[in-house]
Amino acid sequence: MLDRRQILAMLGTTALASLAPSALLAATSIKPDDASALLVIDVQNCFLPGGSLAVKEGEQVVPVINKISKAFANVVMTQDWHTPGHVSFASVHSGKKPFETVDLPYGKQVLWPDHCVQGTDGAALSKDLAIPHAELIIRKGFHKNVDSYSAFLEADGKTSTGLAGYLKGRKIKRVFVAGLATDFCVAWTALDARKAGFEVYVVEDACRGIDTQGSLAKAWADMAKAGVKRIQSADIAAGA
Ligand code: VGL
Ligand code: ZN
Repeated sequence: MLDRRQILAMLGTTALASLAPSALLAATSIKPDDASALLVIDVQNCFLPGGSLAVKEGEQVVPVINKISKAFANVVMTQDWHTPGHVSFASVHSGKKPFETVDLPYGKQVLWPDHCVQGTDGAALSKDLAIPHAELIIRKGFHKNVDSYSAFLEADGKTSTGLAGYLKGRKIKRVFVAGLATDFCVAWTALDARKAGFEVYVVEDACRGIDTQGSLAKAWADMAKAGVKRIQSADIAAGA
């Protein structure tokens, strides 16, 4: 006769043996479906080498994003799209330098070099992006006195860009976020996507950060707390 302990041990082994292959696959391979969208954040010349707010290794995200985009039926891109003399530019605050902060009516604002001015070459999407099936480009940061890192909500915390409505109208439930910069526009977009009720993945190797005053570590901590899933491009099942 088998005793209770032996039966349990056998059951355990059987269960593990029968589950392991599919469970392991499920854990390592995510297949975007029709209710999934890839959000490609701010892959613009200003944030790439030679740009006025170049993100270190920013160009390295381009081939990774091009590759994963093939697995998505839905791709939305964003463009930081500032007025000349935008409130986020250090150049309009006398005595202030880039990467310092100022207090604005909506809160603390990091000041940046002039970047992504509407209609300039710097604001153009990288010519190396190869995502012809991208279905929407959303521009943000176009109100002179309000910044917008997030693709969903401006920095006043209430003005919508319309993206949540678009995605919900298209019955999207899951968003995958990639692009520049991890600790600003990517993180704020991911956090607001959670607030809007989406399941959210950030594809770490498809992003690069600016990392000023601990911003990169803080961004990952905030995203983890909000339930954003941190994945790698290799976790996404290859597309057509
Ligand atoms: C961004 C700083 C200022 C970004 C945009 O795309 O992350 N960062 N404007
Ligand atoms: Zn900006």
